Amino acid sequence: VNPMEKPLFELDKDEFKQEIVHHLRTTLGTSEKKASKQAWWMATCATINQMLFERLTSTQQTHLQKDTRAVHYFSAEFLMGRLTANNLHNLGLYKTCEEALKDLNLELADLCEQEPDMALGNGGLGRLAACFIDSLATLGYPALGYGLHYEHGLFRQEIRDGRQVERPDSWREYGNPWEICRPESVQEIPLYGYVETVFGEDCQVRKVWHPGRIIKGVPWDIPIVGFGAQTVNILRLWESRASNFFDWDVFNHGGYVDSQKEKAEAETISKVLYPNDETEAGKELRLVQQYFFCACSLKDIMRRYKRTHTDFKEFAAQIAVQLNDTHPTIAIPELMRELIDEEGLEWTEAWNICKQVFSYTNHTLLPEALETWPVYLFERVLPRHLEIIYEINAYFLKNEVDAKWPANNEIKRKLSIIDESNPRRVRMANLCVITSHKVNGVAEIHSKLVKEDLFPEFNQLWPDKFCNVTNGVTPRRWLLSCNQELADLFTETVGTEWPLNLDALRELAKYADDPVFQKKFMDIKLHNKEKLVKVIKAETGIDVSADAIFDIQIKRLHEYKRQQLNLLHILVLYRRLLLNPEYDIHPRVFIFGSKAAPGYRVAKDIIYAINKVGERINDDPRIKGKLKVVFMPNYRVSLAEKLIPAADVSEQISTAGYEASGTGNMKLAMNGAITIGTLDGANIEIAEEVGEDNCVIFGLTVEEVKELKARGYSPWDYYYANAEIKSALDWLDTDYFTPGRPGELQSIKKSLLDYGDTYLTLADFASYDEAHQRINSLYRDKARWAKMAIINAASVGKFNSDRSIQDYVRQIWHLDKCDIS
Ligand code: 26M
Repeated sequence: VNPMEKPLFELDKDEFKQEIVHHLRTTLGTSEKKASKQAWWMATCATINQMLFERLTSTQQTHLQKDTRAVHYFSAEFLMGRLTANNLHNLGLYKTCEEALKDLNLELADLCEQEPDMALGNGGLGRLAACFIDSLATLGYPALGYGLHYEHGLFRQEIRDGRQVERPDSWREYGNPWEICRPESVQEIPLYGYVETVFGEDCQVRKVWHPGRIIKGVPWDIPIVGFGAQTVNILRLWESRASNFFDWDVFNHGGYVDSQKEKAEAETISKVLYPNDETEAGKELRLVQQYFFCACSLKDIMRRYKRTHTDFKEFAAQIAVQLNDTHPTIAIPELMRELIDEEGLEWTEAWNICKQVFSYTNHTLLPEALETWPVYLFERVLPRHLEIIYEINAYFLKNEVDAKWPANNEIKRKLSIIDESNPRRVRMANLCVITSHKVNGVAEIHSKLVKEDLFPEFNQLWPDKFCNVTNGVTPRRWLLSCNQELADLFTETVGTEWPLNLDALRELAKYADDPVFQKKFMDIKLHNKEKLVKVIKAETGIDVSADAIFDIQIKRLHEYKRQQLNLLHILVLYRRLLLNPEYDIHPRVFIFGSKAAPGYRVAKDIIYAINKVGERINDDPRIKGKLKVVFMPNYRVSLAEKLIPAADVSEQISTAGYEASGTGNMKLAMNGAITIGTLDGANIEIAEEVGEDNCVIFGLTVEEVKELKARGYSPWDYYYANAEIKSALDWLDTDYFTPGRPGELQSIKKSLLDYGDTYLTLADFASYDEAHQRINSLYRDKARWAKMAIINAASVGKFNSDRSIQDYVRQIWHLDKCDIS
């Protein structure tokens, strides 16, 4: 059912209006005269929830009745952003709601701004999970998302004198209308303690874990409504609390203060999201977080399964668990423990179930991101799980590795779940690969590298285990909802089908040369840019012109993503303009949005450098406004929704081989931005789809990167050979950008020279510069540019997350769609 064609609910704007006012009075306890915007927004959400809950109930009843197989998406992160506009679009109620509010003298878009982002994720991995649960519901698959109910999501970023300052994020401070607490499904989770070996009468050995602590898990459900509102699935997030049982004990012995300490410690588990992205922290609390949400989720799965089954014979047929990276790996030994210790299954029976249930998605090849845990820590926190891991490992090394490579200790050392260095460590990725029936990468090239470079021996053992599922993004949020004018133009041109079948946008290519269509398309782009100009002014005080090229790099800050390459190029352009005021370029605004992990020094220095270089350039009258540099603070989903529709150029410039896929690249192309990118991750597939003429590719390929590294790369060669690189880097030693404080930007230069330029920034510079010159000349041909932009939007059907989900279903999950009455 397509809500763009016919209404799903018999609710006209007058009734909608009545309901909002009703909720304003009876749910929010205020009146039309006194109500704040926040109250109006909450009343609107309460109205939306009436429809949402109706569909939620029928979906959950149908899934139970039909006893459907379901996928359980285990992820430490779900980066949901805001839900109001998205829910309205998916329910087909956006226009109705907008008109109802207009009657009340309110602007829906304005009320939507009241909603805090649900920033329960770092970046790509968390946002992917959010797109996937949207697609699962849209396609009508039974699915649950399982994760953590962080009290504080990713930190809010403030910029003070050019530097990142982290402030706490409090998304629930004034309540959140989308979450429902489910006390009836609370779980109790054991931690710490010791394992007792019990010899039974039948001479059977049993293991009994005597935990040192029990934590309560409270589930909060967020309804996930698919486009068309047939299916409403659930995102279930676990909050940690002190278990009542424990509190009372201490309390009654006069330990009131101690009991408060226990309470605080228990609540710490779901208190805050770790802000690392691509770097393993190795902290005990992180392991406890992972175990906590996996154990809660598996108990929840068991409870639901037992509603319709008396033994575990059907378990693997009913339950698929997808591990979003290695973060939820502990679910594997936890399910083994539940099945063996609690349910009395035999080892091999339990192992066979686990092998069928779990599958694992790898999101990175970076060695510093691969999770390992010290054995001593495991022993203390999860003693029984360590025993189970040892047993899995022994079984694997004996029956699989030794059978294939007899008496080969080197291979055993490499494939073992235990890294025998000092201290010994548990390798979570190895446990994932050994257990899972499928292991997937997130773009073709990445999946190839997972097989060939990361896990070559595992691939020899089980060639059929490895597969690819190229990432995707939901066009409902990333086109329909965030770029409504463009969405309307598309609907006018190709019909209403495209939000469900993005390939329908191929039709647009027919109009790529049509001047009338080009004008409509580019007028919308201009309008989006004008809206962004205001946001930039409000957030940073910087004046920019919508006539300039908006060149956007938005993603977490990491050296491999190479924001420093973009900055180096800006420095070179600036210098050219100073040396030659007639230097002929179309005015350009370079826009950055990016958070750095709080402990990542170089990343924070790069943010500082961008801001300081920006200040100098933006204030320099000599360059006549031809160059502007904007760093937008606090990059997040809701800001992405404003930046992406206004982008002319999409910067996707990672060192080839390092960006697993990227998903921002897809969102930007979908909104008609031209990619300047390396042949990395999904850029390769985007270039294939839009054609090499409609994007600007530069830089070393994966093979060339490998060759150069093997030959021995020296950034100094490029520094001395390229006078512009040398001048730009030497500039950073002066106080030109930090008056009176020379050398403040030196760490950038150091990382690019003294520390070896790990990510080959200087090697790719000349090619990047040349690519930007191509962008410049292409933009000057207005018709040519419009055609490219249209073809981009027309060609990204493949990057719909619905296609990704279909790939998962066919290759990995084997689910059936379920009609909801
Ligand atoms: C690990 C340990 C402790 C704390 C945090 C982490 C951690 C959290 C998030 C590590 C990595 C995290 O995310 C990695 C990530 O976002 N990877 C990106 O995944 C996207 C979706 O597949 C890809 O498109 C990106 O290329 C990839 O970088």
